[in-house]
Amino acid sequence: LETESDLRRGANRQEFIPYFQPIVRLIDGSVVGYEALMRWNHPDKGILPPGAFLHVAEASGMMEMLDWQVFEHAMRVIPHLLEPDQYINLNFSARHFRSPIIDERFVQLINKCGIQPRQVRIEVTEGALLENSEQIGAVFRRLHEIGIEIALDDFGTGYSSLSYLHRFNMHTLKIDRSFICDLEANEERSSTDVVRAIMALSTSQRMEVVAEGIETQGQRDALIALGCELGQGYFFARPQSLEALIAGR
Ligand code: G
Ligand code: G
Ligand code: MN
Ligand code: NA
Repeated sequence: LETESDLRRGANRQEFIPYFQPIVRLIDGSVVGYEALMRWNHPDKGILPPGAFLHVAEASGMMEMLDWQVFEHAMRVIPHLLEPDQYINLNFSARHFRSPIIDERFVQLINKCGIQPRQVRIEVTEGALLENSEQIGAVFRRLHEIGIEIALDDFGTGYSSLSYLHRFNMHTLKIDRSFICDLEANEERSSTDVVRAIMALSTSQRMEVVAEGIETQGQRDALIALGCELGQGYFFARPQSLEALIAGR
């Protein structure tokens, strides 16, 4: 298992990198943006997913440092990788919102990388919203003013009341993949009902919706029939390295 000192050494050597999974229009597969997903490019063990080290990073207080290492890397490639209207989603752990200067840090990085604020979006899970809603509301407002939009990740699995969506000015709902995986099976109707409810909610609140974890054509078709326009998943593309992404274009 990875230890704290392994993580520190890896961080010093800039071994924490983003992989990129396309977010696409379901109808034609055209890419609207990418989700940046952290990987550890370990010198002996190869590419490690977050499950192998996130708990150690959280427990040792290194999460924020690792996140910024990945964010900076992802933001630096935006001018080379993205069209002006494409964006990159960054995954945020709750503890970032304890930092009062998070918006300034983004502005600095955005200016340094020469990108537009709307080319960066932030994904948070519902758990992050429960922690300190006053402080988080203020941070979200400032980010929104800068032009950075917020997406609610793993939507449907947490505990947030619907009032959060309004209060926090969410731009996007990401439907958790647990609702997508049994969509095409006709005998399982509850997931279809959940997705239909999320679509109705998003329409009334004017929020964008992204379906996660789409693995089959049938799931894609079912989502299109329910009015969902955007998604990501292995059916379209796996998370891939920057090099693989460039090579595949
Ligand atoms: O890519 P993968 O499926 O292995 O990601 C597993 C989990 O790790 C996901 O829940 C995702 O939200 C989280 N994760 C991935 N990249 C990052 C990151 O850069 N920062 C944080 N805080 N979490 C991440
Ligand atoms: O929690 P979050 O939604 O950020 O996590 C995204 C995770 O989902 C990443 O670990 C990514 O590798 C994984 N993922 C992306 N597409 C698919 C998919 O089609 N199927 C499955 N099972 N996992 C996926
Ligand atoms: Mn995510
Ligand atoms: Na998610």
